[in-house]
Amino acid sequence: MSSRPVLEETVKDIKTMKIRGALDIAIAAVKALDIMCMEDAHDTAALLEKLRMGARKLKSSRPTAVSLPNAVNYVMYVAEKNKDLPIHDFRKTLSFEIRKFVGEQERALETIAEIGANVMEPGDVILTHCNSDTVVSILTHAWKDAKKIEVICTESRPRYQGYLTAKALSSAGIPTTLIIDSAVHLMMKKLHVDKVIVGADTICANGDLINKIGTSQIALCAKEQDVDFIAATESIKFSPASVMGSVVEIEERDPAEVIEPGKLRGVRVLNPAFDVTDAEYISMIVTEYGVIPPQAAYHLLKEKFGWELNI
Ligand code: RUB
Repeated sequence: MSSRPVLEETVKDIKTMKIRGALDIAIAAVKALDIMCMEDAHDTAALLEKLRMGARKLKSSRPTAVSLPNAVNYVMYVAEKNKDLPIHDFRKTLSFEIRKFVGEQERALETIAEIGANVMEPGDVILTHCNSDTVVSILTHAWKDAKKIEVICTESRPRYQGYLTAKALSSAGIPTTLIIDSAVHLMMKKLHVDKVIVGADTICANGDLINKIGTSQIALCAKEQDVDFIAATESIKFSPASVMGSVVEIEERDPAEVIEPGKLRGVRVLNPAFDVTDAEYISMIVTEYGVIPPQAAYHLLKEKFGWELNI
C-alpha cells in the first residue's frame, strides 16, 4: 500500500490553506506521518527513510508556523529513537506515540480555553484578529461561563479569515462585530475595547510573537490606548530554533491573493502573511501551563523542548 497520495494531499492542502491555523497544520502533518507508518516497506530502515522524506516535504509546506516543524521533528525524534525495533513493533510504537501527541494537543487546547476564559471579565469588549481556533475556544468558553462578552473581529485581508471567526462566535451566540482591518485604531477607542486577544504562529525565545499580518499594528494601538494585548498559544508554537538565534521566515504569498494580476500595471504588489510583535507590547501569553509573561518564553522552551535543544 502507498500512502504517498495522503502525504501529497496534506502538503497541498497546507500550501493552499485548505488546512490552516498553526495547530491544525501541525495535527494534519503528524496524522499524515501516522498513515505513512503503514506504508509497504521491507524493514524498519526502509520505512524510516520514507518517513524522513515525508517529514521534509511536510515541513517545507508553509514556513512560518513553528508548530509544524515542532510536531514533525518530535515524531521523527521518536522514530529515530526506535529505529532498531522490528518493523511491526516500530509501526505500532510510532503510531501510538503520534496518537498520544495529537491527544495532548487537543487537551492543551481545552486547558487553554479554560485558563483563557478566566482572564476574561464580565462585560469585556474584546478585539481579535484573523482566525485562531485557540482564541475562538477561549471566547466561547468565556461565553459559556456567562461572562457576557462582546467581540470585535477584523476582516483580516487578503484571505478574510476574520469571517470564519465572526461566524463561529456569532453562531455561539456571542455579540460579534466585524470591522475592516484599517478601522482598528478608531474602533478600539469608539467601542471601548478592554482586551485584544490573538493566536500565535510562533513564539520566539525572547517572547516576540509571530502571527497574522496586521497583528503588530493592533498591538501598537493597544499599547497607545492602554488595552491589554494577550497572545493565546499551545506550547507547541514556541520556537526552539530561536533559542539558537535562528530567525523565523515570514511567508510571502502570491500577490494574486491581494489584487487580480495585471490590474495595476507597473505596480509591485507584496503579500506578507505574518508579522512580528515585539514582546514589550504583549501583556501576557496564555498557554496550557498557565498565564506567563513574554519574558518567561525562554524558560518554557527549555522545559518543553529540552529533548531537541539538549539543555
Ligand atoms: C492563521 C493565524 C492564527 C494562528 C493561530 O494564519 O495567524 O492566528 O495560526 O491559529 P493562516 P490556531 O490563516 O495564514 O494559517 O490558534 O488555530 O493555531
